[in-house]
Formats: sequence, structure tokens, C-alpha cells
Amino acid sequence: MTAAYIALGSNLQDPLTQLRSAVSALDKLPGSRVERTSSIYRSTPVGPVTQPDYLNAVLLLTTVLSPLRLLDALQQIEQEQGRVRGVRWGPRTLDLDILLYNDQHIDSPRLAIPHPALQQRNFVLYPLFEISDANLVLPDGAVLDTLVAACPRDDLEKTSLRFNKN
Ligand code: ROI
Repeated sequence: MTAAYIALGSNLQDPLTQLRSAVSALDKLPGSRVERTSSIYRSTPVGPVTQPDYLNAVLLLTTVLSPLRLLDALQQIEQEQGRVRGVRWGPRTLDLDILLYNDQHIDSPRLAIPHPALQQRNFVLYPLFEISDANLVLPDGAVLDTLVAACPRDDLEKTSLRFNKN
């Protein structure tokens, strides 16, 4: 059984509904359970494309799925929720990324874990910090609370929106 941290993001087609549907789909994956969900955050888009604000969150999933089978499952959920792969850096109905998979380091053509953007993105680090241990050590030896301390919160806003299952 693995502890996998998953990042969720959406800025199209009713982002709150997108995130909620994703949580219930993840909870229904074979041999998997959503153990913990972060608050839901509102964040300004990172990247060069003008687009709506995002809702972002992180959850902890326990699963028997291997990293690649989990990736397949996440991509299937993205598809089922209407994701179209559009412009790079563009808006998206649903983005699901594996941030961490136990303490594994994976560098394959399809999958990089820890997620390469984890260390710089406040909309990933702050929700991860909320639901994990501040002393969480990443596979490269970085400690989560040090990363959070080095990452400005800027206009990341913790909302009062709720997942059905928190
Ligand atoms: N910006 C924010 N704030 N949140 C995201 O989830 C997000 N996802 C992306 C890009 C386009 C990089 N920007 C984002 O893929």
C-alpha cells in the first residue's frame, strides 16, 4: 500500500464541481482510498497565457496501484471530465498530477516523481503542507517546511469552499 499525494487544479467549466468529482472518482479507484483532502485554494494562473483564476487542492490517496497504473487512472479521470489537451500553459478543466509516491524517485518518459514543479509552486506546496507532516522529507532530501518557508504565498487564497468528504 502506497501513500500518494495528488495535486488537483481546474479553471474551466465550474472548477469546484470538477475538483469534487475528481475526489469521488479517485476514491472509487481499485484498491484506493482518499484519506485526506486539503482546503480548496484560489490561485492566480502561473504562466504566460491570460486565463481565469484556478482552484487548487492536494489530497492523500492510499493505493495498491503502481505509479504508471495510477497515472493511467488519473488521465482517464481527466478525460472523463472533458479535458481537452489544448495550448501549453493554457486553461484546463481538470489537471491531476502525482506529486509524491511514497519516497520513490521516478524519472521515466511518462512520469517524473517528485513532480518537477512541486518545489516552486505555492498552490502545490501550501495545500501539501496542510495535509502532510511539516517534516516530510522529499526523495531528494528537501524538507517540506523549508520549501514552504522559501516559497512566497503571494495572492494564494484559502477559500471556505469544501469537499463533500473532508
Ligand atoms: N496556475 C495555477 N495557479 N494553478 C494551476 O493549477 C496551474 N496549472 C497549470 C499552469 C498553466 C502552469 N498554471 C497554473 O498547468
